[in-house]
Amino acid sequence: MKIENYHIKSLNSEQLTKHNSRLSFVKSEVNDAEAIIQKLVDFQIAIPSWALGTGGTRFGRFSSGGEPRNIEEKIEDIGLLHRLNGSSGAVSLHIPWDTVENTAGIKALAAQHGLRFDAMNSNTFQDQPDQAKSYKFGSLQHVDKAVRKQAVDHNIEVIRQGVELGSKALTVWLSDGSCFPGQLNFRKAFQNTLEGLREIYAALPADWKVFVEYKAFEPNFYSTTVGDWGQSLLYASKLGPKAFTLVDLGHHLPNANIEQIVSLLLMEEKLGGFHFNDSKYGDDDLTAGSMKPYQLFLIFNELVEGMDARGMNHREDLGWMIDASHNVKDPLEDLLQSVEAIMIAYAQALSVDRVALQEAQAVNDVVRAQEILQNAFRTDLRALVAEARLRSGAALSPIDVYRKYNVREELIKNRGAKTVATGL
Ligand SMILES: [Mn+2]
Repeated sequence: MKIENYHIKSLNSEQLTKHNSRLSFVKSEVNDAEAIIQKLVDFQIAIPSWALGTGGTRFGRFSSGGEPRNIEEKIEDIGLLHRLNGSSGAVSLHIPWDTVENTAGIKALAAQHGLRFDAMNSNTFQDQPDQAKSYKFGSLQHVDKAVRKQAVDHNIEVIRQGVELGSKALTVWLSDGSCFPGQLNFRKAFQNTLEGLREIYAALPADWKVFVEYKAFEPNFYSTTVGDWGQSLLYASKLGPKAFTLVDLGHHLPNANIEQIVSLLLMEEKLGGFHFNDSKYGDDDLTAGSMKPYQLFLIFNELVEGMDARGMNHREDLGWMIDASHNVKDPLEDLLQSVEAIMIAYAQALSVDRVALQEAQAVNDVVRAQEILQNAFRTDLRALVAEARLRSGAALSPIDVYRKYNVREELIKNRGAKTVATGL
């Protein structure tokens, strides 16, 4: 389905009067609304190739039909999202699910949709049909050097493919760990993993970064070899200046103070990027902002404060990616909702009165500090986000356009009702 400019313009013009009255109210409530709108226009969030199909659980998977059947169709879907919201101008690929044969053609297709290639993701948590050694007992941590070498070689191949596409980063998430006490020697597992990461690091081009993603548990339920931000930071620090920690919001133990983690990683110049999602219990991969929007705001509050303290560029200097995928929504509508939630949280964080907050903190005025943060959170800034979309030539209401022009029905008509996207 190709959404044309006139589709978007037509619905925008119907919604413009209401939008303008909301916008003028927000402008009266917020300082420097124009600067916030410009930052929102600039901000881009990468869409992962594996989120375009229905995610499923280990118990079942229910396709919504019309799922992309190949990398070209995935790029078309992300192009559609970007056309609708103006904020999804990057794609994060997963190898081997998205191994590209026709690199020039794929690059041209992505450029045509205004997309660039964000971090590449390797996969040593599954066995592929043509693979010599099994990752059943881990990859980089494995007791058998041949398995470790296979995992290192795979990551180097992912870098090679990423270089061809113009990506600048590799994300390594390992499922390595153990399910039972005694299964692993923790120290040896760490050292093997570090040794493997060093070989991968050595293969990075000069202008590349590697993101070491951590996760507390699952699929291993006793120990995880990159289990928390401390372990990730340890690897990243030992590796060198091109290595960073990646924070996936769903990868913590319950009630972890993620905003504090973010703040300290930024201070140490070791925060590399983000995987956005939301959760109630574990790594639930729910739509960003659907469960804990205040937490998402508090995280962005630390991001904006910490990045500004170091003079960082919000758009360029961290990797912003969604990592969510589940069973019951149309995946494209779900991604539109996630991007919207992230943009709202970012806008709220930009609107925090930083001078007043610092003054309140300096005199231990706890009540005032809370008022300042909650005032930013409770002011409805959706019109600023919509205005940023309007100025990008995108839709005031992406989901309204998506539904009005029956995009899913068209995709099902073109691709079939039983298509299954490659991925989990
Ligand atoms: Mn992730």
